[in-house]
Amino acid sequence: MTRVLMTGFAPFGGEPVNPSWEAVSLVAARRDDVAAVELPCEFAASLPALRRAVEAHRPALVVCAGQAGGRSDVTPERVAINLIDARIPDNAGAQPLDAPVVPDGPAAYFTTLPVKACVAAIRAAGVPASVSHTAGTYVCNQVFYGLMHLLATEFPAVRGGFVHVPFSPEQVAAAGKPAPSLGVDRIAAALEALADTALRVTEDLAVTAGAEH
Ligand code: PCA
Repeated sequence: MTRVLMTGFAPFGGEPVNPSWEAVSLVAARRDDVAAVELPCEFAASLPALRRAVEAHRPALVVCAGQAGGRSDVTPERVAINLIDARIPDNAGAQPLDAPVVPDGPAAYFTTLPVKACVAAIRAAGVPASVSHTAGTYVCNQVFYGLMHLLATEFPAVRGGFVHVPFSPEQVAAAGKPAPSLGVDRIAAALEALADTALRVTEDLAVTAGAEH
């Protein structure tokens, strides 16, 4: 039985792979309670694909993952904003500028994952992690905002959120330029720890995860 829907993204920006999808598919291969769906890195197609996946699987928890090249750890996201400002075109060639994800939607949604408890659990599994306060203004933030809007308006009992993951070592090696990386097996371990924590913990830890910038 599916309890958790996990999504990862198709490769984008000239990369041959996307570690978010590689890790999500690894978790689903290991666990009966996790279904994995790959989302297109396309503004027009990503949210319809997410809606289809939620309607098909009817999970208790949705965890969407995406690649954040340059980040050095696994970062559960706290805030989704109602803004698209694409620095690079998506995989369909679209590059929206200063558009809302949902016209007339609220300015932002908070995750309903206990992100501080998730970070503690990921660290306890031996994987570096920290809370992030921005998911950017590209397709990942669009999916995060669209997910939170969908759950708030149509599936209020379902919890959900977004997590960004670093490049894999194979990507960095192939690119030939220095950048932080994390193995896909470690990213998968982090996603499992995050999902298990989110299923179990309803009230987040009262510890700081704040940042000055
Ligand atoms: N990362 C991009 C989009 C797809 C992905 O994996 C982002 O952070 O917006």
